[in-house]
Amino acid sequence: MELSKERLLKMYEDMLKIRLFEERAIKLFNKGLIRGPMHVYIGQEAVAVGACANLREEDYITSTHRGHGHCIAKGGELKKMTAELLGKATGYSKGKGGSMHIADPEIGILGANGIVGGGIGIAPGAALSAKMRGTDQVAVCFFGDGATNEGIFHESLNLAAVWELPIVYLCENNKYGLTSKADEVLAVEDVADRAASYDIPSEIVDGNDVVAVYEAVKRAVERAKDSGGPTLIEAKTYRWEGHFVGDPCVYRDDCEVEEWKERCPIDRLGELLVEEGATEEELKSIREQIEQDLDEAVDFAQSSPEPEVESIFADIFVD
Ligand SMILES: Cc1ncc(C[n+]2csc(CCOP(=O)(O)OP(=O)(O)O)c2C)c(N)n1
Ligand SMILES: [Mg+2]
Repeated sequence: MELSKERLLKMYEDMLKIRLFEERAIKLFNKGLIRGPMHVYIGQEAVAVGACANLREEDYITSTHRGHGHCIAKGGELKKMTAELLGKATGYSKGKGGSMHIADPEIGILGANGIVGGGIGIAPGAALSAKMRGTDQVAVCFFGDGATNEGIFHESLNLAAVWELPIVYLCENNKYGLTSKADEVLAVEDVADRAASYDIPSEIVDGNDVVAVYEAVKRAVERAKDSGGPTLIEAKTYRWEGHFVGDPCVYRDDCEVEEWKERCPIDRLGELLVEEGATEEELKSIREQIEQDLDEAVDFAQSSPEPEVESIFADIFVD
């Protein structure tokens, strides 16, 4: 195992942080404290964490409507995220964006996005800027299976290939795009097959195995930094919850959900850690610390003020 126990423990902590953050978010949503739709990432945590474990603060990510996990994995602050979900002035977008508009450019988070495929158009801009400035920054572009049926996916990959941009395209194939089964709307069997059209390398990886995701993204990041251009990685995974919180999920079978729950990415890493010498006590204390941080984040958000009405037109245009 190339990864040290300490690094694996950090991955475990980040994955659990995403899971517990979203479990709290669902509770807050169900109490009517979160307005607007919310999409959770539960079940997919290994993808964001395995990918971001390869990145430095100055590297970029672009995200999706299901973006809490990407943001936490890249180092986003729980207090500012929770406040944003609750529409408070102390949130990432000053309470005016909500769940799908969390960004932190200071640490390379170029934004969640309510437009399916929106981030796929932003990543080449970030990567081109890095290339023109002569830095070795890379951009990891997260998107779903459904987004690969949008025109922007094809335009973006084509341009990134032609300009040899330092991008890791990371498709999270969670088997559904809203209520559509991915295999009923994709003309190819695997999203990875689409890389051939743009003459870029691709890889399929088990998206519930954080070490496998880490290693695949590591290879792609090295290639990007070596001026080898973009790579397309398809992580096969599954979303445990509905498309949005409150989705009755009539389009899928409960047995399928149960099968995927057996493959819980967090439990899997927990088992690996125990094999690597971690104790149940260590894992328990990580959980307790996260619960405490989340208590503080929720208190912070709940006690924060709402945005002032006068601020409604602020931050729409650059001064
Ligand atoms: C351009 C655009 N088209 C349609 C929608 C409505 N919509 C929101 S999420 C979604 C499904 C996206 O599926 P996928 O890319 O697989 O991501 P997942 O929800 O599975 O994470 C759709 C169609 C949208 N927000 N933007
Ligand atoms: Mg999907």
